[in-house]
Amino acid sequence: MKSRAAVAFAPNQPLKIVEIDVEAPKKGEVLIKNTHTGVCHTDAFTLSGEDPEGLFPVVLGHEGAGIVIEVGEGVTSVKPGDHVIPLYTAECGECEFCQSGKTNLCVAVRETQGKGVMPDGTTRFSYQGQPLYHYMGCSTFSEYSVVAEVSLAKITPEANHEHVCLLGCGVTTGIGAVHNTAKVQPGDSVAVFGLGAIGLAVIQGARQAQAGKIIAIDTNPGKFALATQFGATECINPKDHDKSIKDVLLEKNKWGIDHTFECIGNVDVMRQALESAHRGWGQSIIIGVAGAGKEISTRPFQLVTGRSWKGSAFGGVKGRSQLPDMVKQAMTGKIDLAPFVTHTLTLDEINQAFDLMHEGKSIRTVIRF
Ligand code: NAD
Ligand code: AHE
Ligand code: ZN
Repeated sequence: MKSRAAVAFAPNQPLKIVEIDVEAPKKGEVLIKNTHTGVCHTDAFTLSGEDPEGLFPVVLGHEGAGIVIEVGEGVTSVKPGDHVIPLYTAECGECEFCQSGKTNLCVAVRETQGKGVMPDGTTRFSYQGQPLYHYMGCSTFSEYSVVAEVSLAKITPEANHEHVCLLGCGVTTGIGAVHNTAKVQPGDSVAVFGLGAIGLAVIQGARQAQAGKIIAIDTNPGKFALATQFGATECINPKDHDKSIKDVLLEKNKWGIDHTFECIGNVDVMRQALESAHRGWGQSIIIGVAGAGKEISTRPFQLVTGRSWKGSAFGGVKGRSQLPDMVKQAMTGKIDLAPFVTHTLTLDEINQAFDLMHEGKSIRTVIRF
């Protein structure tokens, strides 16, 4: 079938809106019609050419919501008409990782996903006869997409897709990192580095967890109003200080902060976040994605004296088991999604979404098809 899509033909080039060909779903696959997609910083990261797994030409996008159109052979968990959120972290329920009870990092389709193809090693997308790669198992920047059955969370048809598409990545990642990765407890102190959708969702999760102090940090003070609305008790712009942000934090919090979250993808900030964590038990959660070749470092003494580093992917959330309930939480106001959607645009305008992100003017732009 034909599908309008925003295609990244090469790194660092604007996406081109073209009509692509989408093949029917094969065994274990599902054809979906995306109704909405958010634009996440990770899409910009891969477009920049910094992603070691980045492949071109590709249909980017991984924060969507849509409706099932057709199912391939053997698909039983969804049927045409079902409302779904595509998952870049699949959940097969059967692999060693799903069975472990310790992680959401299912491996059922991860290897082929990272190579931009479906589990059988081929692509369902092409443009003028040339194959296009899939992205993160989702490719939501296309009106129609083919995804693995294990990469779909079935959600209630009553949900507002313009909002719940953000549970496909940003908001779930931030809230999940607080509850599943850090396990923040009532009264704990929290510092959040970077106040995009991820950092703001961490703040929302920290408030749900009844954290005490919630310190919001960003070099763009335009993010502070929303951070405060979501529950930040203090906002700090590192540019307002002539010392490091670590020293600013430790000056007021002698032994450090219980939980720090890096939501930027900057390895220098990751070090500051780790070294701001509490002596003896503080932990720093890395959520931000850093470019090819970047490495983190600190003095081992920082770890010897009780701080620890952890990472979080999709907030540790198991998509098929847990997203349907998170959608319901959004519908009853327990998760507040509307303020994240600062802009809505059409697919033809998608490059503006990247501009708004880079200019620091948006939290999330949602594309409607
Ligand atoms: P964003 O661009 O919307 O927000 C980043 C924020 O960081 C901006 O507000 C920016 O002003 C701020 N910032 C930049 N440099 C700073 C600095 N030196 N000090 C303080 N603040 C600074 O991005 P986003 O969509 O919220 O994503 C954040 C990061 O999380 C990205 O690296 C993204 O790739 C990653 N991410 C990871 C996961 C995961 O599962 N681990 C999921 C989604 C996104
Ligand atoms: N491809 C990159 C890593 C990118 C990355 O870390 N992705 C996050 C999700 S970002 C969503 O916006 C993630 O969940 N990673 C775990 C996984 O299995 O992809 C690289 O460095 O190669
Ligand atoms: Zn994302």
